[in-house]
Amino acid sequence: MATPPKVNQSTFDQSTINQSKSDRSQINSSKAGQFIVLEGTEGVGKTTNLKFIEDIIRDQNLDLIVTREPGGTPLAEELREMLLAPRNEKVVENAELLLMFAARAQHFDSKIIPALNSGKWVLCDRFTDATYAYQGGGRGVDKSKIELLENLVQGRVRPDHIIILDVDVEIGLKRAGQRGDLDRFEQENRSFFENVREAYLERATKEPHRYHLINAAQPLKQVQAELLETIKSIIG
Ligand code: Z5A
Repeated sequence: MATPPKVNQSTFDQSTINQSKSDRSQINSSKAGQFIVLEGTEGVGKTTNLKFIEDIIRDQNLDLIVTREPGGTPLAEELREMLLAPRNEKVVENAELLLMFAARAQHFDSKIIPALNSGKWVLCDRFTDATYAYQGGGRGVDKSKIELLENLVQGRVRPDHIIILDVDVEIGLKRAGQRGDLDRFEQENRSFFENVREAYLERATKEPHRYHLINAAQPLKQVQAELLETIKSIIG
């Protein structure tokens, strides 16, 4: 069974932010599951590989929920639709950021934390790293704003493991281009996605014990062989 979840306190100023009611310090550590997040830019193969990871974890008879952001609850899914819909009105940075964290607050308090507190594993398709990458890297939102909201919404809780599927932006956009209608984010240009990728890579190098960087430009079989090793090392 998994070790107790690690909590990253490096960016948390406890004196300035009220500690979240959802703090996982109340978790019965002997039962604790792990909070795993899958991330990456456009066309990296998240959807393809999420199911693969889910199957590995379920094969170990671990109690798991699979969820996604933005979304994961009825209200958060409604906010997702608002966020992704292409629109003529320009969505200002703060509105996008706050909507993203509004969806996260609902999802986090009503689904993620109860699951972790009951000892379940949580596999989440994107989480706050996506905000650092898309709103921070892509839109240029100041990191301190994101940190403030992260601390407000999540208290001291951070994912135990973040798996980043990484691929050259050009390859990713080519793969994603095979899909139909583009959402509001998918309509962004190449330099936006270059900045998103940079932000992911920067975060991955700062905390190598929590981040697992996978070269997703490889053929799917090789990507999944690396994912299998990664998940095995997480399960222990
Ligand atoms: N967003 C944000 O801005 N801030 C936040 O805080 C959060 C999110 C949480 C929705 O996310 C948007 O929300 C997202 C960021 C923003 N916008 N964008 N872009 P999403 O996760 O729901 O949407 P997505 O990024 O489009 O994810 P996706 O659907 O999982 O796409 P994907 O990674 O491209 O996955 P795929 O469909 O599995 O793969 C694409 C194609 O590549 C497909 O044809 C596969 O068969 C193929 N593929 C996959 N792997 C390979 C390999 N290894 N070789 C060759 N071909 C492959």
